[in-house]
Amino acid sequence: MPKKLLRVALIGQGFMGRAHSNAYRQAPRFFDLPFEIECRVICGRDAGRLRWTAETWGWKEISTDWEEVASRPDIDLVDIATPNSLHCPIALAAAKAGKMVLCEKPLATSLDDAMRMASAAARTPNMVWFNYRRVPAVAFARQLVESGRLGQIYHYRATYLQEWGPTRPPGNWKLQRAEAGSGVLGDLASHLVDTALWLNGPITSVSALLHTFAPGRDVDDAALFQARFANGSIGTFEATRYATGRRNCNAFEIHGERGMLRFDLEYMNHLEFLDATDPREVRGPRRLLVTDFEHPYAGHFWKPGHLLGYEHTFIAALADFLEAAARGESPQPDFHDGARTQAVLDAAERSAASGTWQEVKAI
Ligand code: SOE
Repeated sequence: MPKKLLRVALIGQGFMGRAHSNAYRQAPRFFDLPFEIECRVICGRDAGRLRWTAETWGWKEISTDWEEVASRPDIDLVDIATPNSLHCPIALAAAKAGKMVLCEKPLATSLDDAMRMASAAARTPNMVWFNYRRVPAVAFARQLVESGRLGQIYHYRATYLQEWGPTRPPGNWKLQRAEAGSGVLGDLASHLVDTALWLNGPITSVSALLHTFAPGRDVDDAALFQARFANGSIGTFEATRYATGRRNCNAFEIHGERGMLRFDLEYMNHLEFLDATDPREVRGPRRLLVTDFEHPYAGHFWKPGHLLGYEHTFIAALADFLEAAARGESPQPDFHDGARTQAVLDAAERSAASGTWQEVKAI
């Protein structure tokens, strides 16, 4: 039976525009998708580069007018990979036009906008590109936690460490509050929070410190916070662009009554697991290579032991989205999940400004 055609408009041609373009090309080669994907139009601000991007990644048309693209009748799915400040207006326009909507993280630059986006897109399939949920080792960590292998959780420790803060030219949109909304809080801590909510459940309150090292910069370069989880565990979160020597260390460590898990994206094919019920003399962290057919997602790609990379997380996320969308549903993390993450970031901002613990607003 011929598959239904899915005509995609991608808005954005930067780093994420390339990661998403690659996913549209590769997903049908690794997953049996319910749609035939057509890369119909790519939209961006730099018209000169847009032509090259379209040719390189196989987009049929180019446009510099997202408002026209978001409501075009020959588009089924609008994918937002723009600077953060455009996420909300584009998502609202696309949802109003009845399109499926995909949006890069963080979902919005404020909790209010995130809530508006979640309610606007409630009747159409949607997803936030928190791609690290589709790292096989992270998805496997979730299975281990869900099955009770760690027992009651005591500690959740998360870090996202990058080093490019001191060196980037001031023109970068991620360093401008007007376009980014915040600094590492939205850019890096949002990943940590999304993963934490998925692995360890809701966060109820936070105490945060935001710090800017670069003179004159109006976004945070580093964000630190402590958190209380609804399950009784406590957590620490650290995100920074000033971690000299760390390129992209997105890591977590979870300690429970029955075991421990440890992950670091720079070694993304591995997950460390300690089973605290092992006899003490042989107890120690096992470094699992999470590339087997039994592991989440891995079997869709290569044979066991053949390593996966960053791009596979986007391919698998897109495949999950399309499978749910064919049923008229949204996979996790949908815009409501994105708003839940935004609520934690919002509490962190309030806490840093007031110097007090702040409750996370219920979504
Ligand atoms: C920032 O350097 C960045 O590109 C983030 O924006 C991405 O979300 C993260 O996955 C990698 O780092």
